[in-house]
Amino acid sequence: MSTNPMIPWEDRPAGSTDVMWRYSQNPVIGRYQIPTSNSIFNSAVVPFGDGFAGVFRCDNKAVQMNIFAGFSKDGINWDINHEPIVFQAGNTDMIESDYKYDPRVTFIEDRYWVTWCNGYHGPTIGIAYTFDFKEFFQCENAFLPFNRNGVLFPEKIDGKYAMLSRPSDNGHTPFGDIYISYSPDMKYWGEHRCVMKVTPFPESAWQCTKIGAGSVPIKTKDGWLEFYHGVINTCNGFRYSMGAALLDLEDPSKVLYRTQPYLLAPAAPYELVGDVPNVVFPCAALCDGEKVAVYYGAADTVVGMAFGHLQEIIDFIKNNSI
Ligand code: BMA
Repeated sequence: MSTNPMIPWEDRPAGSTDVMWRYSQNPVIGRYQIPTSNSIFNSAVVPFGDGFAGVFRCDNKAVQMNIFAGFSKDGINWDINHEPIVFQAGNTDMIESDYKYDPRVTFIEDRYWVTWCNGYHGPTIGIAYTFDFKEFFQCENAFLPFNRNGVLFPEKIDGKYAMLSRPSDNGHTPFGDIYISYSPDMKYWGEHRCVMKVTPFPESAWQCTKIGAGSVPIKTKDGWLEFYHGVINTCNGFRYSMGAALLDLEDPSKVLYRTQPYLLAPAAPYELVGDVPNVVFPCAALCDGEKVAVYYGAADTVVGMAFGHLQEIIDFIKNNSI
């Protein structure tokens, strides 16, 4: 468990009135940061030891998707392993995995849980745990294919593990709402409930095509703070932006508030230009109780960070809710 390192931070730039702002040194992880990579993006980090650890999506130069462990003292400068994570059997026999992408990492009770989009006859949600980011134990897939964006809550709710996810299809899914599911044991998942749907056009057009959970929810007195992505289908294809919602603490299938405007949308050069232009895709957030640092994939190519003050973000969500 972490000894609470200082989270990475940079003050709001002078003159900015944005509730969240980009790190001036973005991107923090470049596309060729390990020798085999074509791109490193949509990756997750957590406090670990006296620093941070993470699981990174590194697509290789054959454009095969896989996930890699990495470590950092400051949350900004990362040493990412050159070899992908090799899994051992966890709560089941080893199950096949054609590819792995878009990891999330959650500390629950005594270990770190990794969820990702696992290729099993199409994408579904893979689950594994680790204590040290060296040995990883793969568990049952949470769902039938097709599903993406599986994000665990950092504590049990009513005695059960809880996970957000986004049922999908096997392609570049043109729809998608966020659901919650529960499990007594991280093996069998049920009690599936709808949490949030896309917005009716044109009420909040940036999230009118599909939405998906992003960061591990942050527990606040005002509810679970969840950063998510929303997508609009433009004449140039999908455009991915970031919004946030507050979910009820006892029953997180209830949305208390949800941003009508986005918090961050593709605008910086590294978000507009890359292998997939116009993508801001949050997968992790650090919070020390006052400050928030979000990690997001930019243009499916690099990793960027954005910052904000927790209370300002909460107030913004409440005051700009649908
Ligand atoms: C989704 C996933 C993400 C990706 C996004 C934009 O379907 O593949 O990994 O960031 O599309 O291309």
